[in-house]
Amino acid sequence: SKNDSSKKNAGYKAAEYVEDGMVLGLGTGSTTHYFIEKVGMRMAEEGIKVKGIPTSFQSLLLAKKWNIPITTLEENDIDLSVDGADEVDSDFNLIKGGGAAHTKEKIVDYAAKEFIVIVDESKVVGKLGTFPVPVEVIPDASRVVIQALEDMGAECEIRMAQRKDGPVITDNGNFVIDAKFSEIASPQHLEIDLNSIPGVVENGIFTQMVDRVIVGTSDGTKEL
Ligand code: DER
Repeated sequence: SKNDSSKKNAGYKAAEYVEDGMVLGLGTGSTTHYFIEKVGMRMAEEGIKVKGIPTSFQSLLLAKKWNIPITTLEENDIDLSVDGADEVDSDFNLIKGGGAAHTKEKIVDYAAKEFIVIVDESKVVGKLGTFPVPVEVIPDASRVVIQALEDMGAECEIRMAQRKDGPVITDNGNFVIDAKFSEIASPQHLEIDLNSIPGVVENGIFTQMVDRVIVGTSDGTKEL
């Protein structure tokens, strides 16, 4: 579909920033799927040698599929991380976590020397917040975290799984609460405030770390 070709254009374009010898942060989602694919193709076709640090079981399995050697943040710094987003605003603030992977994504993306976001045009917004903010939470703390989020003005629901009965369980064994705020005046403050709630592991607001935003279109890409 048009949507897929724009995601593919963005993912392939980001792969052009990969240089031989790099350690890469491998993001999660359907757009980053194309980035990982293109890195694998460049390894096969050009013989470049890179290592990847996955941000989820999904990106781990994709890296294995494309024979990208895996390493860890314990062993290596990250030269370049490429990841998707659910929303990106004009200040390069993001909402991520649509794929329930934002905890490891934020660790990897924030540690990288360069962080590139790849999106299709539907993700570019004037103000963050149409998409609910994903909040990863220790399961036993769900009720009290929801109470705190509601006191902050959010409408909350525990994210339920599609192919499993009950809630989505993250790669870290936790629940995700989707918190819909009527407006997000300061993404920077909200990112900090959310992580101050006891029981919150990580939230999907990403601020002040994005170096480039590549927007895929049906016939190419543009940079914000
Ligand atoms: O979970 C995530 O943060 C993903 O990056 C997601 O938000 C973007 O996924 P998509 O590229 O499939 O839309």
